[in-house]
Amino acid sequence: MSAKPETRGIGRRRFLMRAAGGVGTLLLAGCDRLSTNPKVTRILDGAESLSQFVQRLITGRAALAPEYTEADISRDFKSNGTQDPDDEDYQALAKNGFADWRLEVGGLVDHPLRLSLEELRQLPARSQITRHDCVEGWSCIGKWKGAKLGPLLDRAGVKPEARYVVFYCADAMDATGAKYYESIDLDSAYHPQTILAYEMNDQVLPVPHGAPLRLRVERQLGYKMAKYIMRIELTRGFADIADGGGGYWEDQGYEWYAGI
Ligand SMILES: Nc1nc2c(c(=O)[nH]1)N[C@H]1C(S)=C(S)[C@@H](COP(=O)(O)O)O[C@H]1N2
Ligand SMILES: [Mo]
Repeated sequence: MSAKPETRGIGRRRFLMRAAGGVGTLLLAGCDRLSTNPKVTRILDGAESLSQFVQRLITGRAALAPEYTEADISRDFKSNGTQDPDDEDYQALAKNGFADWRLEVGGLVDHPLRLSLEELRQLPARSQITRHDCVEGWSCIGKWKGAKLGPLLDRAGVKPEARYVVFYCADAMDATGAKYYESIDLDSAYHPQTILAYEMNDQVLPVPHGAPLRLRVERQLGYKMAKYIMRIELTRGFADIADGGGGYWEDQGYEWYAGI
């Protein structure tokens, strides 16, 4: 299972109370009030992670990530993780310029969708120059253009019981064939800078950066930004997907909410 013995070992509640207490002296009146605050109760019950809660407290989830100018764009944007999925189906799609690729949108929606790149390009779009921060300690600035995820989800009709958007990718990560996947909540999905990017630096999204479609969720770390997206699913939760962490790297112990 995931490698978080320090939190698991002392018990999630006690760990979070201790951590939240430190935050509380800075931001709230004190520990006593914290334990009766309904938002804190949500954290303690595991519905919301500490970093997600802290970001909400400091800036609110609607705040925009900083945006930069054309002059700031990195000359060499590093490619990380998978750089060319060796999946056979993916390779066949790539050979044909992704003309036969379709984004599937399913799960808890009223109207499941199958969208071509052409159709995605017709949807409300956003362009943004942002900084990508990888957990490994490097950052690059790039320009991204893509379909805004919120309006796309509205078109599919999100059912009221849906809480998460899960992204299934084409690339296998290890010998077991486990594929990259990620998940975000609906707050992140409807954030104005959350897009499904099909362009990078005014060019068609290149394969090393996730062609034909990759997620940009600018308030979080690089590993949340699923590349090579094949399918999107609206779900109630993610405990029953893969190892239950909500993402490939989360299953190895990374935080699910990777706020920057
Ligand atoms: N499908 C898929 N998505 C992925 C990864 C991956 O290996 N496979 N790596 C993640 C990590 S750790 C980072 S930092 C970014 C890297 O994106 P880039 O290659 O455009 O720099 O993609 C993320 N999304
Ligand atoms: Mo990363």
